[in-house]
Amino acid sequence: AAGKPLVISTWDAGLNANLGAWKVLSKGGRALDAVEAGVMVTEAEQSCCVGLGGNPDREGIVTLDACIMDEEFNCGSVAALERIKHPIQVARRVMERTPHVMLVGEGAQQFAVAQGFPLEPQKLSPDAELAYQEWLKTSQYQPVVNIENSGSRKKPVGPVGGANNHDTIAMLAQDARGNLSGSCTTSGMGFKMRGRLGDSPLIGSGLYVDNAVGAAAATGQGEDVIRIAGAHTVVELMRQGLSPKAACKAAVERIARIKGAKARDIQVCFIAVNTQGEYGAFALQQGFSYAVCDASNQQQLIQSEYLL
Ligand code: SD4
Repeated sequence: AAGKPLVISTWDAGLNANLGAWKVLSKGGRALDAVEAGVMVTEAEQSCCVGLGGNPDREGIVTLDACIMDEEFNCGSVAALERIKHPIQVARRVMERTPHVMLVGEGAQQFAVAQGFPLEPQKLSPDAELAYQEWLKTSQYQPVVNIENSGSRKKPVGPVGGANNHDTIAMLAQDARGNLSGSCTTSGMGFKMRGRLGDSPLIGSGLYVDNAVGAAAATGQGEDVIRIAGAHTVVELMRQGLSPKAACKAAVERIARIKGAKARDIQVCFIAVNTQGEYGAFALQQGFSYAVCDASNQQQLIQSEYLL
């Protein structure tokens, strides 16, 4: 690796998001500001799985989850937030302007409005409406055990390439001072049960940062990431001396052992970076990509190694 500053984020949509983060990092800005600005790019894009353009729950309502963590164990999170365009900004406000870590549902929305965030119309994007109508034909109430139930969504195309259908975005950054921060934002699994939360708003599952060791984040089937407190597990494995990739792999293997034959029905992926600026990723199945930009200022999309 060319070293710090450095930003790494999940899926193809991470390419555009990293550009947003790089504007902050390249000017010597804080990792915390970078991971907020970076994922805001994805929240504003019309994609299946992040922001208000995302797929709704099975009642037809888009509910958003996000969390953020800095280099001093400060963290903030919102879950099941409706009608707010940038949940990551609200998560940061929870971190900085409340005595709490997590706000959910109506309370999270009330806080966002009190903080001056506009309430957007309760309306599905045209693509989400199509996907929802398609889903209603079968209305499978089982959470769909696959990479993501994204219906027939078109691929959004941005300045540096298209995003695929699995773009819950998690981002980790190290700034020029060497400090680490992370963010994660999603509309969650498409057509989930109303009230369902995944790993993405949970500090320790979807995201964890320990500035003395490293940072990690997850994407994929949230229920199975939660089962092993995924991101925290990856950070603890790095503390024991594993490289970022080896730590991600060990966490994936732990999930695979728990799931047994059912491991083939899900996707789980981790990204990680350590204090030395080494980074890596690992996925359960083929098809996970992550985006990296480091001091060489080269935008890269890397295909992750996988277990099965
Ligand atoms: C969730 N982890 O809500 C998210 C979904 C995801 O790519 O990451 N999809 O479980």
